[in-house]
Amino acid sequence: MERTLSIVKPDGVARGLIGEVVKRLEDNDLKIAAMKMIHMTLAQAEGFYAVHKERPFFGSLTEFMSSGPCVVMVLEGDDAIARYRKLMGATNYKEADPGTIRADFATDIEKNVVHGSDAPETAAFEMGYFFNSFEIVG
Ligand code: 3AN
Repeated sequence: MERTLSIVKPDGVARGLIGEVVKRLEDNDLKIAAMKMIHMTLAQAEGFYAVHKERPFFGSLTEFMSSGPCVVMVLEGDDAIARYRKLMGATNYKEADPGTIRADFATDIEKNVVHGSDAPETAAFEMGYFFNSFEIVG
């Protein structure tokens, strides 16, 4: 059993894709162990993406992520990190496998609908960034 953090990004929320993403998670045995809607400040988005602070897209990415509400979720299941990343598809939607969330819905490398943790260490940091232990249903 493994946990990972999922975000429906501001483009996904604005375009009415929350239900579509949740349906794909549930259809693929990724149990939602925590879920809430948030609207990050720029500083909160900068803290979340601190690992990317030297990258050229950091300013644009953090502005976008604080531009509107997001839905943040903790997902639970066997091999949840890798299985959820497979459902999401590649960061660049043009390279994402057919049938993945990004291939089906992303419009831009930045506005790519969803986020998912990429390793156990980042998952632990990212879940703790948004949820305390009482908010995650075991
Ligand atoms: P992923 O979300 O697939 O794990 P990361 O962690 O490498 O991708 O990047 C975090 C986010 O930064 C991506 N979801 C995307 O929104 C944005 N991003 C990544 N690479 C680029 C890029 N070359 N240009 C613009 N935005 C990017």
